[in-house]
Amino acid sequence: MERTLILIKPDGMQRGISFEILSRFERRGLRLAGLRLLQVSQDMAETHYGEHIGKPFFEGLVSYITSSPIIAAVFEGTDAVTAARTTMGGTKPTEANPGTIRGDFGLEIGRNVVHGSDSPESAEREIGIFFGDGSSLYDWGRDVDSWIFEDE
Ligand code: D4T
Repeated sequence: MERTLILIKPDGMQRGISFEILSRFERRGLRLAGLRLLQVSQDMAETHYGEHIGKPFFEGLVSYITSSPIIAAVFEGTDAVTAARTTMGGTKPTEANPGTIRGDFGLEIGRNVVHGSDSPESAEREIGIFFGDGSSLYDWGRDVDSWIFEDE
């Protein structure tokens, strides 16, 4: 089952919409495999956003993601990476479709509420950053899974 990393960014936490956002992934049918409240360190932020080092928005991005505790979640399911990205909407909230998280809750790219991995490879790397050896991740089934996953 494909997994993806979701972060509720500091604006989502500060605005009190963290569980409203998480519930959208859950309602889509994705199954929660891990959940943490944590403060992102400078090192973690730089590792997570390593591909953006040197870009003009990098410092702002790091100070934003480290500015308050965040929620890190692992969701799994059919094409979990793509499912989560379409539920989130485009990176730039004013261009995100209405009905998506960013289309409903955001206006600015530097306050776009939520992060989701952009490929299965990124998901594996990012889950490693936020969940280490994976010992706090759960492999489990829900009674409803056969109504969400055709082959379960
Ligand atoms: P994240 O990683 O936050 O889910 O965003 P995306 O995967 O949708 O988008 P991204 O990697 O291209 O950008 C990472 C992060 O940087 C912020 N950003 C990006 C910004 O503040 N200004 C910019 O010009 C860009 C391109 C927003 C998301």
